[in-house]
Formats: sequence, C-alpha cells, structure tokens
Amino acid sequence: MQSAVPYLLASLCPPDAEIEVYNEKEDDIPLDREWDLVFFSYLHAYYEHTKVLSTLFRRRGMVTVAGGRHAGHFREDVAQYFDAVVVGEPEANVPQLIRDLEAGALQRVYDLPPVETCQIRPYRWDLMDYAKNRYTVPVIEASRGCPFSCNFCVLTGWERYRCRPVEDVVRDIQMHMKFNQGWLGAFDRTFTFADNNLGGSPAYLRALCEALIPLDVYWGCALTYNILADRELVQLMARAGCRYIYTGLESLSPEAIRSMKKRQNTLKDTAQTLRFAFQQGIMPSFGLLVGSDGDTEDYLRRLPDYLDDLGPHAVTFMALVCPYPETPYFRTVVEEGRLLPGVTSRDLDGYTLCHRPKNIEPEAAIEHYKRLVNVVGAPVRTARNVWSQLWLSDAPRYKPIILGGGLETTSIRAPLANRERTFLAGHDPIEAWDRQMMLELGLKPQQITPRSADHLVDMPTQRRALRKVA
Ligand code: B12
Ligand code: SF4
Repeated sequence: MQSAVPYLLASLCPPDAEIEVYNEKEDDIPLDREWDLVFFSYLHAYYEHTKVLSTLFRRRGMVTVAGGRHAGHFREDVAQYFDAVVVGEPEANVPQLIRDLEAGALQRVYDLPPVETCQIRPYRWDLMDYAKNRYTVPVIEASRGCPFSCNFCVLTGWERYRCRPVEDVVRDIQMHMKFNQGWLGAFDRTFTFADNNLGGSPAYLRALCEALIPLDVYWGCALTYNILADRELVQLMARAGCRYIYTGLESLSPEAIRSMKKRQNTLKDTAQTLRFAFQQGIMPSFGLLVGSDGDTEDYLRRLPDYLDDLGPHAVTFMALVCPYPETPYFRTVVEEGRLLPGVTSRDLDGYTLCHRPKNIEPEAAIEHYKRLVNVVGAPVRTARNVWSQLWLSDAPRYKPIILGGGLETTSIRAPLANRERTFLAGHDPIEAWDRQMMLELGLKPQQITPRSADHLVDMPTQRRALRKVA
C-alpha cells in the first residue's frame, strides 16, 4: 500500500504539465534533474530527509513545496526550508499555487479551505508504474478523517469525517482506476481503500457495498472493531468483494484500550468475531501497540497466550505507541513529565519509544516489543495460524489473501533486522547519507520538546470550513 498523494496532486496540475512521480520506497530521487516545481509529501520521521532534498533542489533554482500533516502543523519551521507550504487539503491550494507561480507571485503559505467532497477529482492512476513496485495495488479514497477521537491519533481534534458521494467512488473505480496486472492476474481488479476508517458511517458503508457488488472487484480496507463485530455488515462487505479488513485493535487489555480512549474497540466476543469474518471470505487482520499507559508487565508477558486463545488470527502490524506532537496523548505525556529527553522528528516513526509508559520502564517496554514481534511473527507460529485460516472459506481470492497475510505477519519482525537499533528516542541516528548532507548543508534536526505543542499552528481556516461542510 502506497501513498495516494502523488496521483492526487497530479490530478490538480494543468493538463499540459509534464509530471514525474518518485516514491522513495521504489526509487532514489535523482538529484540531477531540472524540474520547475517539486511537491513533497512525507511522514513526520522523514522531515530531515525531505529538508535535505529540498535544500539541494533550491540551490539549483527549483521551487519546492511541502504539504501533509507535519508541514501543516509546523508550517513556520517548514517554511524555512521550502519555498511554500500547503496546509491541509490540496484541492483548492495546489491550483492556486500553480497560478501564483506562473504569475511570479508565489506565497509562502497556502491555507485555502477544503472543497466539498463531490469536487474531489479522479486521481491520475495512469502515472502509476507497477513495474517499479510489483506488490502495489491502487488505493481509492471514499472518505477523509474519522468520527472517533482516540487520544494517540494524529486526526483527533484536527480532521473532520466526510464521505465522497458513492457514485463518484464507483465512477473512479470503473473509469479511472488502473489495476495492477502483474503476478499472473493475482492483483487484477483489486484495490485498497486508503480511508482511515471505511466504517465511520455504517449507513454509508452499506450504500457503498451495495454499489460495489455489480462491479466484480476485490478490495481491502481499514475500519474499527465495532464494524467488524457487525455480522450483517461483514456479510454484505464480503458480497461486495471485500477480502481484507485491517483493524487497529491496539491491545487485548481493556485497561489499555481505556487509556487510549478507543471505546469503539469493545473487545467483546473477539474470537467469534474474527472467525466469522474468516468464514465470510474476509481476512480480519489487526494491529497491536506496545507502550500504552494501560500496559503492564503481566499483560505484555502473557500476550502470546491471549492471542492463542483467539484461535485463527492475523497480527499484521505491531509497533510502539507514538506521542505525535499534535495529539492529545502528547499533551498528557508532557503534563505528566513523561516525554523522554532528546526526541527529534526522526523518532516519530512508530517504532521508537518517545515517552515513559505509566506502568513500565521504557527499557522494559522496548524489550517486550522486541520479544513480542519475534514470537508473534515467528514463521512456525504464523504457518500454523495460516493453515487454520485457509480452510475457513472457499470464497474467490480468499486463499491467496490468507497466504499474503502470512507474509505480512512475519514482516512485523522487520524492524529488528537493524541490530544497532535501540528503539529509544534520541539514541538511533538518522540515516548516514542524511546525516552527512545535513552537516554539509548546515541543517539542524527538529527537536521535539515539551514546548513543541506550543508551536503548533492551529488550522482555523480548515476547521471553520470543515465545520461548514459537516
Ligand atoms: C498508505 C499509508 C501508509 C504507507 C505510505 C505512507 C505515506 N506516505 O502516506 C506506509 C505503509 C509506508 C505507511 C506507514 C506508516 N503509517 Co501510514 N498510512 C497510510 C494510509 C492508509 C493512506 C495514506 C494515503 O494515501 N491517504 C490518502 C491521501 C490522499 O491523503 P493523506 O495522506 O492523508 O494526505 C492528505 C493531506 O495531508 C494532504 N497532503 C499530504 N501530503 C501532501 C503534500 C502536498 C505537497 C500537498 C499539497 C498536500 C499533501 O493531501 C491529502 C488529502 O487531503 C494513511 C491513512 C489515510 N487515510 O491517510 C495512514 C497514515 C498516514 N499512517 C499513519 C501511521 C501512524 C503510519 C506509521 C507511523 C505506522 C507505523 N507505526 O508503522 C507508519 C510510518 C512509518 C515511518 N517510518 O514513518 C497515520 C498518520 C501518520 C502521520 N505521521 O501523520 C495515518 C493517518 C493512519 C492513522 N489514522 O493513524 N502508511
Ligand atoms: S479509529 Fe483509527 S483513525 Fe479513527 S481516531 Fe481512532 S486511531 Fe484515528
């Protein structure tokens, strides 16, 4: 699954623009090209790397623009290293920015309100090069935001939940989506919804599924546990071609769930809920977090046993809780003096402990995390689990999805491949090339301190407009 942003931005450029897309998971960005305008989309942990690239490009006279959540929140910091910053959604901002650039009147910050969801255009999937990433499937957005308010989530308090008209989503799938034809057709007519929570509105999800049934497509999505537990809806989703659901279960401890304010994860009848989804031909994969304030030594030690009690299950994601500076959890951690010293934006990658959990020492949380990914992602354990899942349904494409899910489960051990990694904020360096270039270019890393939330720029335009749209 890759970011949809480049294909979205491309759809907002003039029709005669020559566009090249680079995704650094697939290719290095060439440093010797001549572009008039470069848009950067990045996650928090890659801010320093993006600063390096932007500085190199600007030195050669190219115009650079940063956008996305980090850029929007830290626009003053970001504006030092880029020619312009886009705050929030790009639909109104990018065309205005291009007009200004052409008129020689580029502004530093673009903060126009979001457009109505019916104005979101089809993405330029024709620019997707599957030869570069043979495992990629295209992604579609049906909604933005999420109606819930989990305390650790970057959306909470900032982004409102909105849905696109179902007919627009269907039109995009039918007319504009370019499917991955590789792997002997295994990914043909397959896509993923990029939505944070496709089940934010059960009524909308129902209508969407009804409209997807005649399309004969296969898809995956992320949604919350309350929807996974809705049997009728899960059955409908299966009929509409859903084969994969990712749920941020986060924890099997009710105490931890409470501490995260994730009330929609009732954890009721979890084993039966998972089994029912498998039986409908859907793989219900889920993610777990370590280091929450509800975690105890005892819970973390016994977690593999609790997982065994669930029967067939697929943990495809395991990470450390991250207090992103724009979240309510960051404020709690700061108020309680639990932010660790020496945190930089590089540490905000979800695999580096930046805070002291309430009930366990940071070092103990990291040791538990390392042990758990090794145990839960172990090939023998995973193979046993996959075997038990394979026979639960004969739905088309079910078995390949289950096999792929097995590989995903074993991949949760990937962060351990770097043996020098400490997983403790302030101790793991940024990558060598970035470090070297930052020295040469005189760039300093962004420090995340208790004051970082003070520098957060509110997004009044966005918020006002979202309220209006909602
Ligand atoms: C695909 C995906 C990934 C991919 C690709 C990442 C990427 N570059 O987006 C991978 C697998 C790598 C990934 C990894 C992670 N992800 Co992720 N991922 C997603 C997902 C499902 C879809 C992204 C997407 O394409 N969205 C659709 C596009 C169109 O919207 P968008 O990205 O939100 O961007 C909007 C604006 O911000 C703006 N925008 C963004 N960039 C730019 C740039 C410019 C120039 C402009 C003008 C505008 C602009 O335009 C968009 C429309 O409004 C989102 C959920 C979501 N719905 O966004 C989570 C999400 C982005 N991921 C998230 C998280 C937590 C992670 C991980 C930290 C999880 C983990 N612990 O492993 C890791 C990061 C690891 C690391 N080393 O940093 C969080 C937030 C992260 C953040 N820093 O803000 C999200 C929002 C999910 C969630 N609700 O928690 N992820
Ligand atoms: S349900 Fe997921 S996307 Fe929604 S607020 Fe919670 S963590 Fe964020």
